[in-house]
Amino acid sequence: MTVTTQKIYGVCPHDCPDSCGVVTEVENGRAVKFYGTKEHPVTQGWLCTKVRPYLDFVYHPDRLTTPLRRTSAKTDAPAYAPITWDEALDEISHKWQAIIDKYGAEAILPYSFSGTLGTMQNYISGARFWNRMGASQLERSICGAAAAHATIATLGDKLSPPHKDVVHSKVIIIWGHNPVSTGPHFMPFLTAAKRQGTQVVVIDPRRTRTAKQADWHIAPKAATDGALAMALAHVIFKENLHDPVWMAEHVLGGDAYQLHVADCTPEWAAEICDIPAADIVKLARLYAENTPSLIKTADGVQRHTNGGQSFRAMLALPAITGQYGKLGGGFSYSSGGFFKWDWDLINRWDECPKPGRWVNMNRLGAALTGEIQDPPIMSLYVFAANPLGATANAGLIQKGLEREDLFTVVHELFMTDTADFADIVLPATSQLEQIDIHRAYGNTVLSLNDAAIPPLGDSRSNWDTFRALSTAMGFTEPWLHDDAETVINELLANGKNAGLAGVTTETLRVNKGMLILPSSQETPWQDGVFGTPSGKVELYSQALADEGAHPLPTFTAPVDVYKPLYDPADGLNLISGASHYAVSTSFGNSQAMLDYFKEQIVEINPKDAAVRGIADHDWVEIVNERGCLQVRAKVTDAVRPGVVVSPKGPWAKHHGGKNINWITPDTLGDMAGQSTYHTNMVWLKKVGE
Ligand SMILES: Nc1nc2c(c(=O)[nH]1)N[C@H]1C(S)=C(S)[C@@H](COP(=O)(O)OP(=O)(O)OC[C@H]3O[C@@H](n4cnc5c(=O)[nH]c(N)nc54)[C@H](O)[C@@H]3O)O[C@H]1N2
Ligand SMILES: Nc1nc2c(c(=O)[nH]1)N[C@H]1C(S)=C(S)[C@@H](COP(=O)(O)OP(=O)(O)OC[C@H]3O[C@@H](n4cnc5c(=O)[nH]c(N)nc54)[C@H](O)[C@@H]3O)O[C@H]1N2
Ligand SMILES: [Mo]
Repeated sequence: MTVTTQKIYGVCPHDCPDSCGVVTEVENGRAVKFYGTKEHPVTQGWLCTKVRPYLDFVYHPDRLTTPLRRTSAKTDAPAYAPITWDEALDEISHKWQAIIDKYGAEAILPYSFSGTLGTMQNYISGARFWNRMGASQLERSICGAAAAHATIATLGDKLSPPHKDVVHSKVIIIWGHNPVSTGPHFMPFLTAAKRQGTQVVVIDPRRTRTAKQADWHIAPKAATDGALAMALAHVIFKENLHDPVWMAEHVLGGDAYQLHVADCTPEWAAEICDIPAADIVKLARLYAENTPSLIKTADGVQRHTNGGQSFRAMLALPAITGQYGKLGGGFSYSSGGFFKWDWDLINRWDECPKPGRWVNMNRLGAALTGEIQDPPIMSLYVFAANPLGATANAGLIQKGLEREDLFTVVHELFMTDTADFADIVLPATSQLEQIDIHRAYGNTVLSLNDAAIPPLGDSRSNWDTFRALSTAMGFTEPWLHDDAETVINELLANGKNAGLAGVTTETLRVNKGMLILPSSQETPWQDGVFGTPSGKVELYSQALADEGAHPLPTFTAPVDVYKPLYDPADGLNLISGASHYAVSTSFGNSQAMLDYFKEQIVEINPKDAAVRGIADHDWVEIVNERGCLQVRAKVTDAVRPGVVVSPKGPWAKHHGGKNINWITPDTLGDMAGQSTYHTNMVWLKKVGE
């Protein structure tokens, strides 16, 4: 028999700025090869270490293939019996109807985040269904809410220059960001720039894989970036390195900010950041004298209680030096604002009940255990997320999930830490089994993902599951039942960008799924016009003042608001950022993760280890008011004194039932209800002492 091989074009769905173009080769309905699309202008045909073995993920022996009903108590070891979809849908709809009758639809809380970044499967599918129901709305602020809020207040939109522009940058400051691990397709562009003489500075309390490749690594104390950025502005103004002509035309509040940083001397910041004042002066000169210069950042800075304002202080630097809109200059955070749609129309707000009350996802544990009342949360529906593994203060979330009166449904590919507490588990398709449309947050390519293979077992996509749930709930509106491709085409037809005119799934297929824009449309702010109320970069923001925030970028010390368990003088600041081998907890069950994290680890500076009698490879207990966790110590000067690092990613159930999120705080940050994972005071003790 001759075997025909089909090539299906798609997109990596995982939470990463790159959204790689991918190709699946299919023979007899089975995916046999998986690799990058070489024509993708940014991701260029190579895949990261996590996604290269993607077929192992898709055909993982632990994939869920049938709905399951719980047969054990919530506090006992999880036990399940397989059921049919009809049985599952019947049970869910009856339970929900009873809850709605007694408490109202707001007693049902959907929880989803970034298992897939697909606009259809992640976002529209849930939005339409939950809006129609009138369920509680989830405040989706676990990841980049504060930085997005700060960026929109300051610049009016979330736009970033394309990676290829960095060959024009003389200096690049990579600030609180570790792209080698978290957005690797930036790195070849950076390497090309370095070959041409671009100088690279990394600001991070840890010597990351990215910092190791830099010309200069500056390691301030965590959550002091606001002070550092204000002191850099102070030096730039004092030494006349700013651009008064550009500022006069394009900046609101430039003079006020100059006054505001008048006392923010290098010596002032040096003390806060615990770095030499001379380094601050040197960095200010390097940045402002060698233009075009770029600040490239991601999420490390904002995940602190002062993160929004710190981010504003960083955004101010390209404004006072006139770098926005210059080729090779400016600020790179996210390109997520590039494609715009009419969301109200697409999500049918007009045809739905008044939106339900908002519940902040970072307060999930508190919400499930009494913080949210009138009505209390009686049902939780989780999809494309693993809150017990990835959300802060997981011990409290577990307490909530153990409630026998909480009806929990989890739609998943795998039995995650969260799925272990479900009443009903529904099997989900992988990206190879579903259609979707993706706009990247690190480039401007819009890509279609076509389904390459049929769903494994009885698994269903998020959209098909919400369609079935709509039927079960008696929601008859056609926009809840259309097929996914129809909805994607409806989305494309309601695009607000000129480049989207006439684009359909069919036109995308002609170009291997991709819409690649002409370069001239890619570099933002070239016209010097910003989307803020004043049309300028708003260093003074009335919108922020109206929310009660300081209208100018302002440094405040970070605070872990929990009452300290021990003497704060002995406390260490725990940072739990990205692991190289997982994406949040996705791939936590991959072979690479299981091999690398046979044990969870914490990196500690030799000085901090010595005073605590901790030697390399000792078992240590990390403890604070929220929980405690035993991990292996890795004594290394890669982390600065006062800071310890233990990554997100390992699954709790592989490590005796806890991961680092049993320690992290559910305190909200200074803007947009942001998570504050890294404003986390902990104490370390050698186990047995
Ligand atoms: N391999 C991998 N890739 C990922 C992810 C993953 O889990 N693994 N996660 C994805 C997701 S969800 C996101 S949001 C992005 C995140 O992308 P990044 O922001 O690049 O990743 P993080 O590791 O969260 O944080 C970056 C760095 O911030 C530093 N940092 C922490 N606190 C501070 C501070 O106060 N000041 C400064 N200057 N630095 C600080 C940390 O040490 C860390 O090295 O990555 C995405 N890509
Ligand atoms: N300590 C600490 N914790 C963190 C962070 C940190 O820096 N430190 N970072 C936070 C950040 S930035 C983020 S964005 C969050 C992410 O947190 P989450 O959004 O909870 O992401 P994951 O942990 O990757 O879990 C995603 C789950 O979705 C499932 N999934 C994948 N595709 C689909 C699909 O198509 N349908 C359905 N139904 N399920 C699917 C996957 O199997 C996986 O179990 O984590 C946060 N957690
Ligand atoms: Mo994230």
